[in-house]
Amino acid sequence: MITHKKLANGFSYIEVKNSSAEAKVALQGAHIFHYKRVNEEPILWLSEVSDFEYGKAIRGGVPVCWPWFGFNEDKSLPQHGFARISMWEFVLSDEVDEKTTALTFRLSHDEKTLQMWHHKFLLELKITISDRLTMELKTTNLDDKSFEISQALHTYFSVSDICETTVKGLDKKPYLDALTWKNEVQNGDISFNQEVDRVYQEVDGEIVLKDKNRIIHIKNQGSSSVVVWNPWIEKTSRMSAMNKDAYKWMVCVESANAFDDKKVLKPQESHTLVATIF
Ligand code: TA6
Repeated sequence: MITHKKLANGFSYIEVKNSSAEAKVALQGAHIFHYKRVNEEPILWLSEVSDFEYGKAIRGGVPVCWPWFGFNEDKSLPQHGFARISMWEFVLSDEVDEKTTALTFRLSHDEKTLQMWHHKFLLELKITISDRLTMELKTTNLDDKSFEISQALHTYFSVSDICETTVKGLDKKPYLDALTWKNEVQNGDISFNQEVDRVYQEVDGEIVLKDKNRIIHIKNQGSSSVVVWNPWIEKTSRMSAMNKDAYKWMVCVESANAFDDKKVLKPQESHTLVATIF
């Protein structure tokens, strides 16, 4: 079942329910902010104090960071790009079978985006909801000159206790530590007892998020970089729309094309970043 819903302030989203799972996707940012398999706890974390207002990114779920990841050299432009605070068009829904529902959203250039980023583009996100969650983010260059993008499906995962959570699959991978801006190499699994903000490169396998109560797999295609982030105590106290203890129940493992893994698209060329969570 697919339902178009609106909050009291007019904020609209699409709700999906099928025999495998349920999900909610906001039209702003094509931002999935709820994904829960039947008889399980939600897989995506959502801040209890998130904004659901146009122009403000939802804190949680999967923000689409595009056409740049992180800060733009023009500091007047929004961190992580403008896609997640833009209104996307809901173009297609497909109830593939009783267990699987696919939704497609689209964003293209307009005078507002052209003021921030001087390129003509088409951005499409296909979200497939079943006992796994697949997100396919396709960029097409509609311009007459090449352009560069960096991007991430900035997935917030819900965990039962960050102190009992580990991220596997990045052993020996090089990473940029965004807290020190130093290049390091991962030694073993990632555990959490302080702020972690790292951009891993040369990632070519599955990532495993091991929580006290469950194991989540993340498989990426069209991407060789992964961002791992937990703000820990002090940074959480400075983040918008996060309760002060929120760090205990979330971790971001982001499927990306970030830093060295950025992409340059020629006119009419496309690139698709795929993340599958299961
Ligand atoms: O992906 C990690 C990160 O870049 C952190 O440095 C932190 O800024 C986080 O994204 C959240 O960014 P936001 O703009 O959503 O507050």
